[in-house]
Amino acid sequence: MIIRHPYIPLLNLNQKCIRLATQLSLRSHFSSGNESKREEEKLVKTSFHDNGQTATLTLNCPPINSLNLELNTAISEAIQNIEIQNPKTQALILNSSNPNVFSAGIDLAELYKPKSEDHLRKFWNSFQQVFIDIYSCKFTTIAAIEGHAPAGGCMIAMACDYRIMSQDPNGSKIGLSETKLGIVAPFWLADLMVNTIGFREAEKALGLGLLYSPEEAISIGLIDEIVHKREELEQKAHNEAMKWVKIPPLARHTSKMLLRQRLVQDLKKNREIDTDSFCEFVLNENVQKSLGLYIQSLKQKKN
Ligand code: CO8
Repeated sequence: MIIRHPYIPLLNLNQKCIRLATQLSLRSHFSSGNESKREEEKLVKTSFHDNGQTATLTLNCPPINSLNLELNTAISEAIQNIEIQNPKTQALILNSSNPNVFSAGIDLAELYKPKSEDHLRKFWNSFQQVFIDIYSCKFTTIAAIEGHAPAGGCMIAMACDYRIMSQDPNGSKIGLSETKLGIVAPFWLADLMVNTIGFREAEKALGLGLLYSPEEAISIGLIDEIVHKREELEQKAHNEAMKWVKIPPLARHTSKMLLRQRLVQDLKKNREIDTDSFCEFVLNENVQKSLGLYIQSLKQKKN
């Protein structure tokens, strides 16, 4: 099916599906199918509801869903698997199996004293891919945020179409806290923040590395809804998903891409440059020192 749209030059859904199917079949051809499936099920769990119309993708990488190469890859594969194997699915809820942490963001072990530059590049590519896959996902995506969502955790939530966060006694927060670690969000993450909360709020949020309570987050438009009781989160997310499912899928996805395509194309076009600057920045001696001190401070927080 070829769709032509004034703002989307050419969207060929069949070609996309063929490409994904080929990738998946090559993957399962070269790796032991059962083994990689078991691994994927450990890191993310997928379940289906409403006769397959809605699905839930649960981040399940203990203790804090920190985004490393394996988790990123598992998220992308799970989304691609649902797209190919479950054509009925129209909405995807993203949540966490840890009630205290939605995702702690990037696994700092990937950034601090990385195994090799090659591994760092692969890792960053997998992080870029998670953004592309969620942000341009064919389904409506709902982030059901329970617990903290700093930095990369906030990226996952912002890449979704709708965000619901629960209040909790631990005072969970959400935001792009990168500068507090001595690192900087890439251009596409900064743009995502601007697209979500507007330029002025994004300037303050990024510069100060602000983390917001659910009430603060809703007041600047970073999240769309709050639930006061954790038990209500699942039902609210489900209700919201069902609203979006009722919209004709082609119109829904085309209108989403009308607003999102530019940023996705920007990243795809500049992916190598983005990876080069990420590696150069992270491998900088001073940045490594800041990361070391930050990791130490996380450990000391407990004592
Ligand atoms: N990566 C690796 N390990 C982590 C991370 C992380 N992001 N966060 C926490 N840990 C470790 C802790 O040190 C602790 O280790 P240990 O048990 O060995 O002492 C363990 O995970 C559990 O953490 P906590 O005990 O702190 O768990 P809590 O439930 O009390 O708190 C929090 C959870 C609130 C998530 C807390 O751990 C926290 O604030 N973590 C830091 C989160 C953070 O700063 N993330 C930023 C990551 S950077 C990022 O995502 C940047 C994206 C763009 C990058 C651009 C680069 C140039």
